[in-house]
Parts: sequence; C-alpha cells; structure tokens
Amino acid sequence: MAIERTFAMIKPDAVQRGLVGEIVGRFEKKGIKIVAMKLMQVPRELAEKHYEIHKGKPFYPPLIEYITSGPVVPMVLEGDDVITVARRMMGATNPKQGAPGEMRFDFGQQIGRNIIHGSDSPETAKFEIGLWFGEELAGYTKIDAAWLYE
Ligand code: DAT
Ligand code: MG
Repeated sequence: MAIERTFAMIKPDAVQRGLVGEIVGRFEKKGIKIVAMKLMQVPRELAEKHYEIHKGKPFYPPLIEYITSGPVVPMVLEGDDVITVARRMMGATNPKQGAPGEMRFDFGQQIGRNIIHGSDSPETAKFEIGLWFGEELAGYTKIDAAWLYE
C-alpha cells in the first residue's frame, strides 16, 4: 500500500456547467480522501507557473485564457496510489480518445475544454500541491480508512 497525495483541479467549464458535486462525488465514492479544497479565480501568474512546462506550445495561450476564464476548484486528494488512480478516473487528455467511465469522456467533448486537471507524477504532485496550497497541509483521520485499507 502506498498512501499518497495528488493535486486535482476542476476547470472553469466544469464549474460553470455545475459539475463540481458530480466530480467530487466520484472521488468520494471511490474512497479517496479530500485533504484540501477551495474555489478561486486563478491569477494569470499562477496559471503560468502551473502550466510552465507547456510554455511555447501552440495550445499554451488558449490554455492560459481557459484556466483564467472563471473560477476553478483546486483540491488535494489522498489515497492508495492516488496519483495514478485519479488520473485514470479523469481519463485521456483528449475526451475524444477516452472511454466511457472516464470523467473527461463522460462530461467533456473537446481537448481544450477537458473538465479537470490532475498531477501526472509524484514530483508534479509535490510541486502543484505546494503551488496551490503551500507546503503545510494538515491531514485528518477519516472513519472509512479501516474499511478501505487492509
Ligand atoms: P493532461 O491535462 O492530461 O496532463 P497535458 O499536461 O499534456 O495533459 O496538457 C495540459 C492541458 O493542455 C490539457 O489538459 C489540455 C491542453 N492540451 C494539451 N495538449 C493539447 C493539444 N494538442 N491541443 C490543445 N490543447 C491541449
Ligand atoms: Mg499534465
């Protein structure tokens, strides 16, 4: 068992379309613990830091426009192998290449409006959690742990 933390962010299209509860509900039903969550407008500087690795790519300017176009819901999730598991729940980057059951497929249609972000590695998770929430994030015990983990 490898309990780890990852960073996820519900993007502006999903907030506007009223999908916050549906998305958070999927994580909750899976047994993934929400360690931190907020709703906020993204300052351009933060968006640029978050998507730094994509700077220079053709989709970078519209990506920054998209992510700063309305409030987002950033969160920190905790669970067994959650970096990989949460990414699988989100699905393929392009909803058209995904499969039913994946959030991006189920709720989205285009790569430029793909609903949700998730960290793709332990290094990225650490960087993104720090960027959006700061280094010190208190944990808490949740009563379902005894039934989720053997
Ligand atoms: P992911 O969000 O699955 O980690 P990524 O890190 O490669 O994907 O890209 C970040 C975001 O940029 C992605 O969610 C949507 C957008 N994007 C990526 N590739 C794109 C492309 N070829 N055309 C348009 N948007 C793209
Ligand atoms: Mg990525």
